[in-house]
Amino acid sequence: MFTLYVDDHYFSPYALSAFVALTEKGVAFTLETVALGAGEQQQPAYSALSLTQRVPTLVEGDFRLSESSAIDEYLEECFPAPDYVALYPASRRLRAKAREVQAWLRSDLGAIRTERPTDVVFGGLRMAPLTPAGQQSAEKLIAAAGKLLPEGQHTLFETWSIADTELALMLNRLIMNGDAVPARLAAYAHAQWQRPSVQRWLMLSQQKQ
Ligand SMILES: N[C@@H](CCC(=O)N[C@@H](CS)C(=O)NCC(=O)O)C(=O)O
Repeated sequence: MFTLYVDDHYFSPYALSAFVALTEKGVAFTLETVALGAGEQQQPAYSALSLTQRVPTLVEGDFRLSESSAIDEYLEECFPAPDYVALYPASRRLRAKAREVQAWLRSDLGAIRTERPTDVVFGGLRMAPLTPAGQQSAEKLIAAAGKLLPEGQHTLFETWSIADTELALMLNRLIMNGDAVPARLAAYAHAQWQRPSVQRWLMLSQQKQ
C-alpha cells in the first residue's frame, strides 16, 4: 500500500522520522532507496515522485508526499490512536509543542548539523572539536532540551511522540561524538535509541556499511 523512499545510506534524519512514523503505525510498507551521492534524486524517475527532489517521499497509489513532518502528520490522520500508536500527544497544546520541537529542529541549530553530521550517529564518524558557533548551538540545544524534558522522564510528554525520536537524534549528534551533554539528557537520548522502530533503522544503516 505504501512505499517510502529514503537515502541509500540511511543517514537522513528526515527519512528516519518518516520511517519511524510508518513503523510505529504498524502498517505494511515497502522501502526504496535513492542514491543521493549519485544525484538520483534529480533524475526523472524520482523527481516525478517527489516535489522537492529530496528524501523522504511517501507514495500511496497515485498520492505522493515529501517533507517528513507532513508525512508524519498524514500518517497520524490515516491511522489514529487508540487503534494505532500515536505519533503526537492527544492534547491540542501538547501536539502544538511537539510540532514546535519538530519545526525548530529543522530550521535552527545549523552549526550542529554542519559540524556533527548524521554520519557521526549512523556511520561512526568522529569530528573535530566544535567551533564557537557549534558550541553556541550545542548550548542552545542543551538548554532547550533541559527545559522541555521533565525531570525523571524519558519522553517529552506523557507518552512517546515522534518529537522524541527527532530530539534524541539531535542530541546524539553531540553525544556520539563525545561532546559534553548533561547525563540526564544523555540518558534520555539513549533510552529513545532503544525504541524498536529506531533500532530497525539502525540495523538497515549498519547493514549498508
Ligand atoms: N525538510 C525536509 C528535508 C529533507 C532533506 O533535506 N533531505 C535530504 C537528505 S537529509 C536530501 O534529500 N538531500 C538531497 C538534495 O537536497 O539533493 C524534510 O523534512 O523532509
